[in-house]
Amino acid sequence: MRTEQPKVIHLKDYQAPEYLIDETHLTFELYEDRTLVHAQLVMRRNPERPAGKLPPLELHGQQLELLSIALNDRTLSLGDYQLSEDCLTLQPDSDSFVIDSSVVIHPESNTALEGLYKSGSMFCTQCEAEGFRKITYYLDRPDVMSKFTTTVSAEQKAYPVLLSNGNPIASGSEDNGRHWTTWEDPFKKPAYLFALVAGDLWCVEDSFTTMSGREVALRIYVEPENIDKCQHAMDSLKKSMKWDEEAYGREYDLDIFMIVAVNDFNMGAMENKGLNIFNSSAVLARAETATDAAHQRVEAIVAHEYFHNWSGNRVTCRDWFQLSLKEGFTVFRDAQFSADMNSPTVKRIEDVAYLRTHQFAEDAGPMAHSVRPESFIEISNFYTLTVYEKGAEVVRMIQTLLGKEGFRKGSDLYFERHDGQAVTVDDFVKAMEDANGADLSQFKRWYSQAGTPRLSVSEQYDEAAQTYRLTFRQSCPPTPGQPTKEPFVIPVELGLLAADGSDLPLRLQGEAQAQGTSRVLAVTEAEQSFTFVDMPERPQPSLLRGFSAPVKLDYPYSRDQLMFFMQHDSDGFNRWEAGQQLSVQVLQELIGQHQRGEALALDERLIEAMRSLLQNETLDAAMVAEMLSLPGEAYLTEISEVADVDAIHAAREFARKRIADALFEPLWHRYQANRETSRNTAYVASAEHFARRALQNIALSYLMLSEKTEVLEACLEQFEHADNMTERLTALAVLVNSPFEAERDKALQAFAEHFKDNPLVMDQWFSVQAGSPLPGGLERVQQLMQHPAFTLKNPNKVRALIGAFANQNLVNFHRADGAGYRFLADQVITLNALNPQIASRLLAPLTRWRKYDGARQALMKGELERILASGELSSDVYEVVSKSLA
Ligand code: B3K
Ligand code: ZN
Repeated sequence: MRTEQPKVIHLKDYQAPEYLIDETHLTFELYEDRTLVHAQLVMRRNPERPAGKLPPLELHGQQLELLSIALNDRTLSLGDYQLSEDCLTLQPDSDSFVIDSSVVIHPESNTALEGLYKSGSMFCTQCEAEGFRKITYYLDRPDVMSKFTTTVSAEQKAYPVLLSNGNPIASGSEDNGRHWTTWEDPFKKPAYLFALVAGDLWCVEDSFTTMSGREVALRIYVEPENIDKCQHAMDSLKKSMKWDEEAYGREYDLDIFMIVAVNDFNMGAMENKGLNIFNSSAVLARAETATDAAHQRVEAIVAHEYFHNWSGNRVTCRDWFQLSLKEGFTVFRDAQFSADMNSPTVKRIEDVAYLRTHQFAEDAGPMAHSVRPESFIEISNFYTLTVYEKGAEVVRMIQTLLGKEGFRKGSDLYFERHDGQAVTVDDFVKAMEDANGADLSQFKRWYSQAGTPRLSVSEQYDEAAQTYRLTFRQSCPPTPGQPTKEPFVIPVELGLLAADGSDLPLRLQGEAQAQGTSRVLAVTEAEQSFTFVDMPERPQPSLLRGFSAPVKLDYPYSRDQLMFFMQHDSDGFNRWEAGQQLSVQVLQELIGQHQRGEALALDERLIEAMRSLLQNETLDAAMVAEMLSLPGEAYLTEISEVADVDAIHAAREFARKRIADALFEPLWHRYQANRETSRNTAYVASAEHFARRALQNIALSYLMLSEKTEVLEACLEQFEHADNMTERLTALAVLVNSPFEAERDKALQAFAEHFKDNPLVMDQWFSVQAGSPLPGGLERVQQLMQHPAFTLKNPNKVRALIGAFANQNLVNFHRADGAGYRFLADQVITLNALNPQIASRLLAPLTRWRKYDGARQALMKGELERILASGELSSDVYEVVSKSLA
């Protein structure tokens, strides 16, 4: 908790450390009521800092009870050092020295889930970003890299498994029922990658032979009841290891790679060296209990954490302002992997939809920051969509500009040049430049300027000269602390379509010949034109193919043009995008009608476009499913000037119902055929099957709007007899949102009864109800908080119920009387004391107050002010609330 005025940390103040820690020897004695931590640090002065008088040594430390501290074997007494709330200062007397310290900590009462804590009966750690200072006195900063040896001792019966980073080198038992294991990590690492686990765990084992022929033992540790849910994660791990060798030439470096699943975890997972610790929701998956989306999430997160072994661990960050160096790059890497394992177009669609809905909203809000932020109060608040998702887009643009081969040359040089170092985003870009002889200096504005650029495009066709000119104008709205922006380098991939839908050859004025039919133009100026020659007809421009830059594109497409692109664009992403833009136009028209109190009338062209998708059985089922999905309410909110929650909901529901009525026959046909296949096929977690189930389920969700008995029966059949969670949960969700009250209640009860012992499935049960837009949503959520399976102490539960309500149930959360806001603020205030990181994340919907009408703005701000006045705030919550009100 904060007792002083919070300090703002600035990138411009960065200084290399005065001291280095060559070796770190840790001993943990774990007990039920306390843990003793002994640390021996072999230290020396940093030769890169100015010589002269020895500066004081300032070790980070928080919530530690110091038992003893010694310098070169001399125990220090009170006057020899100074202690403050987060620092221990002492004066070394030589260039090289050894510090020995012993502290007591209390993992058993650590509800913040940072540092060493207990999840159920097991001990585990989370040290990124600054959690290691809650374990022992240390230089807890990523540019201090050290070789770690760790001994863990605990009671043998309760904690038969004792794990840490690296390889086990010794172990033994004591007479008193305790035992110990020593682990040695041969690679230097920053403290944020330290990990320890102790518990009664079982493991699934496998092995992987690396490209140079080394055998690596692979182990996934879980609580005994979950041992049957690890195979998918293990398969994903092996695929990731192979993929990183092939795609990036990166080989694994230790003899053992371990994953541990824990139930109480603040985020998805953590890439600790050789000992990844995962939220159980990101490891456990089997057909009966996890949806297709959950299977894909497990595959992606296992890959992401594994890829960090190079992008993050072998080459790490100099300071936390460089977070996107490892996170943006690693998200980019895991997206490439998922694209290769599944459908690249579907993966791109999902990522772009997510970015445009959530990251664009962050960019437009009070916490907007650049991919490399300039300052922060609490670094935990900067594990954001901007650092991760936009950071990945920035890396993707580098690849688009340099080409795949050039990018690989750059990544090879980066890993080779900086192996074992703590570096910056500039170092990454420099490697890309050096390997390609490229100049990315202007491009680097993507790292320093916040906000979502707008790109307006206009065209001019000259029939006589047969030329076609595209003019691009870019601008970027002001963001906190950045009133004006310089032009970005915006890679625009485009194609020009002839009237028959084919791609025309693209020759720019001044070029000797056409260069392909899809190409990348780099827009670098505020206004810039490109003229294509040899254009026998006025072409149709397919712009920003594959979403080649994270910008808001502004081009006045007519609805007929969009339908043309939906049918003909050779770029799969842009076919989907045309459908989305068509839906957006149609929905915005309905929203306007609703606001003016007119009768709603849906443009029939949308229905006809969807009809032809449904009737064409040669199309990829996953694409059809994506194209049948209307833009979500959160996205419609993001693109509104002032979001009218009720009109958005009414318009979208009206459109869904009209589509369902008009297309009942083809939907029913596709549903039945796919359900039939599901009934006759064993569950497989692969792209082809994900696609089929996605189409089946979206069809069912439309069909249920018809309220026909035969559909209800089909839905109940799917709910009761499906052999997998994807089908069962969708059936439950559509029942929950339907008017069939008796069937809904019965299904909810049966589901809860069947899965009461599986917390991850119960999370889904909570989410389905929290997301239901039917009236009375807040009261339902409040009631569910009393359910025995709910607890505020488990982050997954908080996200599943409260998070789902505030982020996905927009009509209920934004109730005009402000009760939804009041409820959320109450939860934030309670969680602030328990788990500041979760409290601060939960706050996000309230920070978006500028998007809403005056009355709602006042209510939302009122709740933010109430939080601010509620007492002692954590730095996490303080930073978000105060910046939101500024
Ligand atoms: N690096 C971790 C995130 C740690 C968050 C700390 N508050 C997971 C990941 O991005 O892989
Ligand atoms: Zn990561």
